[in-house]
Amino acid sequence: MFRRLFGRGQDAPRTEEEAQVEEQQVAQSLEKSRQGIFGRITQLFATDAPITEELWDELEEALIQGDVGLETTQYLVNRTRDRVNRYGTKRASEAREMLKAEMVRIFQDQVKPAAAATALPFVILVVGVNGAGKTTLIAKLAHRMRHRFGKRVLLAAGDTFRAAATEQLETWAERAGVPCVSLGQGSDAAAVVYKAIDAALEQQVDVLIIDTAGRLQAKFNLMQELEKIKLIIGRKLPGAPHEVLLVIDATTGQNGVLQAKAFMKSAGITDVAVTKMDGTAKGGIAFAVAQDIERPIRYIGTGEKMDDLALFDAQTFVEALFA
Ligand SMILES: Nc1nc2c(ncn2[C@@H]2O[C@H](COP(=O)(O)OP(=O)(O)OP(=O)(O)O)[C@@H](O)[C@H]2O)c(=O)[nH]1
Ligand SMILES: [Mg+2]
Repeated sequence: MFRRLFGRGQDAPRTEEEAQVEEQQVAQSLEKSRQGIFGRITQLFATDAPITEELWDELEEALIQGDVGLETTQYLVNRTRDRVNRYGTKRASEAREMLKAEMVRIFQDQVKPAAAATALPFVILVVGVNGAGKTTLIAKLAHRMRHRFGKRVLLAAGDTFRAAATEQLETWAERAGVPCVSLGQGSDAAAVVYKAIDAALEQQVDVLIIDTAGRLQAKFNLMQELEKIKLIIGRKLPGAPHEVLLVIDATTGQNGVLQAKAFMKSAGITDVAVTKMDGTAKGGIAFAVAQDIERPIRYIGTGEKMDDLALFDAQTFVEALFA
């Protein structure tokens, strides 16, 4: 198998075709959002009717219903209104393009903290609440990096808490064709991390992805434990983890924002993945999370299968919401 080395852990460029396939996946996964709340917004702004006060009220209401969140909704509405006023725009259909541009900007404004670009192994710590889709996402990422980019990937079964969590990751690892380090249920997550980093160095892997137990953001002890795991990784391998990937389930609505804030505080999130976009009409959560913790969305989970993963692209996402 050919092996390409790229600057960043997994930011290998997509071919035109790969990008198109992913665009379609995103569009499909947003079907419910598009037919629901965002469809309503499209209708509101579809006509050449004049822009009225009611239009802004209805937009605000729809965005809030779409889980864009109060603050981000107000930000979006105000920014769009400002633009409309500045440009003297008269028709709703023209205002729609301005709204879309402001939506794209929300994502593009988010900066990613600089990671050690050439770090080998590139260590990714995956965190999130119970059932968010962490383990599935790890499998998808491993599969993608290995088969598309020819990277050597190693997984670490850092969820030593939930029964069968290790087996679940091992099964996925096998399917993805990558090795997995585990010590079994009840073992110390820190010990798994230690062993995995040793193995990653020894086997000279490109990327090490660490799974963690799901935890509720309000459980202080569990959040502290996460802080500890992160510290241990850094002690064992200075500079690591190079990426802390927060997984948010799109169907959880506004609670996702609370999750993001709490995980940001204890684990210092660098990137976000939004999963189960295919299962909700409230795709707006992506705006609220990105704006609230000021971190980029990197991936969209578009289904339960290994291939159901798309790189997040702001323009594609917004276009798909309105298409
Ligand atoms: N429809 C859909 N289902 C998904 C997606 N990602 C994950 N799931 C499903 O969500 C469920 C939970 O996924 P896991 O990957 O086990 O979640 P987790 O965060 O590792 O869960 P814990 O380890 O228990 O905290 C599984 O049934 C997955 O198949 C997605 O993008 N779309
Ligand atoms: Mg899991």
